[in-house]
Amino acid sequence: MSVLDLAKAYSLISYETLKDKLHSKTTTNISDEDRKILIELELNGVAVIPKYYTKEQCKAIMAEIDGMITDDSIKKWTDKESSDTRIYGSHQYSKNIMSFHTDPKLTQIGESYTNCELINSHTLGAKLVPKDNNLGSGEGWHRDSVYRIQYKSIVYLTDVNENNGPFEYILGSHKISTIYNSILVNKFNAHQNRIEESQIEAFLKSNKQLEKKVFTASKGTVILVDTRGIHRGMPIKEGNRYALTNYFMPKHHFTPSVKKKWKELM
Ligand SMILES: O=C(O)CCC(=O)C(=O)O
Ligand SMILES: [Fe+2]
Repeated sequence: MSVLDLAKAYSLISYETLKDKLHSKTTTNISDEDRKILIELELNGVAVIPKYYTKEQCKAIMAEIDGMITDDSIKKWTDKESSDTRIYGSHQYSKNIMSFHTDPKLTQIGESYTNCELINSHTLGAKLVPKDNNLGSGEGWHRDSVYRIQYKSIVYLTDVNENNGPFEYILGSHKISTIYNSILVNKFNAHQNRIEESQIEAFLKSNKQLEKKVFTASKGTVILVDTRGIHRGMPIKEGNRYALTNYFMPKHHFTPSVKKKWKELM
């Protein structure tokens, strides 16, 4: 089966890569500082920008998220443990969040990384609280997509330690070779984007050059990430975690059906 899965993954990844090439956009005038971030993103699949927002900015946005949570006219999503409350369209209700949504620096780094013109379909405003058996933000280990390149930017609005549901990433797992390896060696399916804890252990054992990294950080820190790589939000044990996430995607991926899918959640 794994050879068939490999062939399927290879053809779909090649097809998506070719489409991206046909829609490619070259970015110019990237600053030296942003180039360093880009190099890190390319190497590990993730890069951090500390102190992107001040404590005051974080506090103001958190208060706005709290206001949205108590506003019955605003659409929300919650997981079944009631640990993760999400406002997918939070940028529609706040000027501060809108400025994160349209942030030119975060967009330009993403366009340089993907070599595509990006659309930011929405900015998620989310609050995590500890509840028994919560799986964390994103509900366990996964790749957002196996076949397509993905780019998101997250800003923590609260200090995030090991117990506050930090973002966790397998460095280097954005590389396409790791997808082929996981199919051949670890017997993943071609389209497998959800990964059990035991499969993560097996994957790390057979990919000794890769390692997990937990992104604990102060409020105001931005994490740029290729979410094709394997990641999760760790289960939250104490405190709370507020964050914004920009859902960027290449413009040609933002088809009417994709647009409709996200609109329904807003
Ligand atoms: O919020 C997080 O820590 C990660 C959630 C996630 O899986 C994602 O945004 O793709
Ligand atoms: Fe994800």
